[in-house]
Amino acid sequence: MSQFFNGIGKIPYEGKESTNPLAFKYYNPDEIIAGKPMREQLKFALSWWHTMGGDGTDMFGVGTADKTWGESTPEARAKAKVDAAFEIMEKLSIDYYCFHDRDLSPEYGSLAESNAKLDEVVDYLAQKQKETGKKLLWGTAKCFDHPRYMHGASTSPSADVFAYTAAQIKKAIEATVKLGGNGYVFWGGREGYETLLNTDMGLELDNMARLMHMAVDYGRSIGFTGDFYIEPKPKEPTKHQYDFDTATVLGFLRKYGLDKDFKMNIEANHATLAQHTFQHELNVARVNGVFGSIDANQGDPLLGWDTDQFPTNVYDTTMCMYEVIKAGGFTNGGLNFDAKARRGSFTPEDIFLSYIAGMDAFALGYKAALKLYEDGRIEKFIADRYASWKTGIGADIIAGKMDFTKLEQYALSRGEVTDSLTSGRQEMLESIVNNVLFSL
Ligand code: XLS
Ligand code: NI
Ligand code: NI
Repeated sequence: MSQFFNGIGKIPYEGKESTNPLAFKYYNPDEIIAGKPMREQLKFALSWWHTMGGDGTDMFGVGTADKTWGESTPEARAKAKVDAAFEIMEKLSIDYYCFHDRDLSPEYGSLAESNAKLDEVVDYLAQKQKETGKKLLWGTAKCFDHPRYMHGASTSPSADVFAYTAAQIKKAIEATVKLGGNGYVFWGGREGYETLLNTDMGLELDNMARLMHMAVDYGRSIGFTGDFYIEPKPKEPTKHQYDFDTATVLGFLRKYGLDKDFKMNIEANHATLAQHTFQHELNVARVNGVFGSIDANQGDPLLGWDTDQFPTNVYDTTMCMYEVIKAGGFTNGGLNFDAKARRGSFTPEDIFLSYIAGMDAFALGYKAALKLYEDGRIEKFIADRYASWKTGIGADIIAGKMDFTKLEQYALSRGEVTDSLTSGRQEMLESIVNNVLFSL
């Protein structure tokens, strides 16, 4: 096999005392944690677009990193990307990957030709998966970068664009099924609007749902048994994205009867763009039974866009994994690094250093979250705080035995309620988190 990273060997786990930059300090793939190897608990995935294609190009400048993989034709480059990606995954002990169709293979002259070339890459991926045991976490279609999608894909005012979108997604679902993926993601890249002066929002939302129903019907008909995901994001590229946040998407899924087939793919940076915390989005998904998968990255609090940084904030990874633990762990989902090294971190070695940083942040966060959960102080505090719902009037309300008249009688007879209010103890709880985190 050709080697793209000759100077870099398999990244070892050396433990927290290690100062070797090319070693894991916390991620020990085969260590058993909560009954399973860490690699199976965390289910890390490489994102094809950032890692194999992202060269640092931004609004103000050209790329800084070479992501040509030594090839000048699109066909040869697509194949070289596969070899390089599998080398990265092997060396970093990453078991999964995620793709957009066009990251695997670009568009050629016609849809038929693009499909045929994509098939070749998918066949090659299938072969590599067989040889290495690596797996596909989820697939998706890039229905946002070509000019035809300038006004949206399934929400375009053009019915022809809707048809093209359907054709592209049909093929991407076929590729996902062929590669054994248990997830298919809809991130509504340009499904939103810039101005209501030219937009029929009602029709656009109905059409988005129509396309998703067709996707579900087709996916199930060809044997896709995994989860469809929607990845909420409030803005960027459009001013107002329809999949604003988890709560908005839930309303959409329920209105259109899609909630049985769809779960959420929660991205950290999208949560902050929606002015939520990462944990908030995960919690909303969990308590509504639609927690699915995670795009692991972090934004910059001083920048209002999707910076997609590799996650290093251990408070965030801890509270994220706390939600994952409370959700019962991953089933079809996992932790996809929808993250890119900074434009100034342009060397091949930076790919490894940034994944190591992100994976260690999640491994440490997972250990902290488990300890916090097992410690039990937070859970007990919450349970005690709602104790009034276990007996007496609270239990009667939950049992459906109460109505307004009875509650009024109760309130009149009971008098003022100040004696049953207790402190929220936020500061104490925050210090418990610190206590657990820093005694690991
Ligand atoms: C962009 C999204 C995108 C999705 C996949 O902001 O995060 O990368 O994860 O289409
Ligand atoms: Ni994402
Ligand atoms: Ni994003």
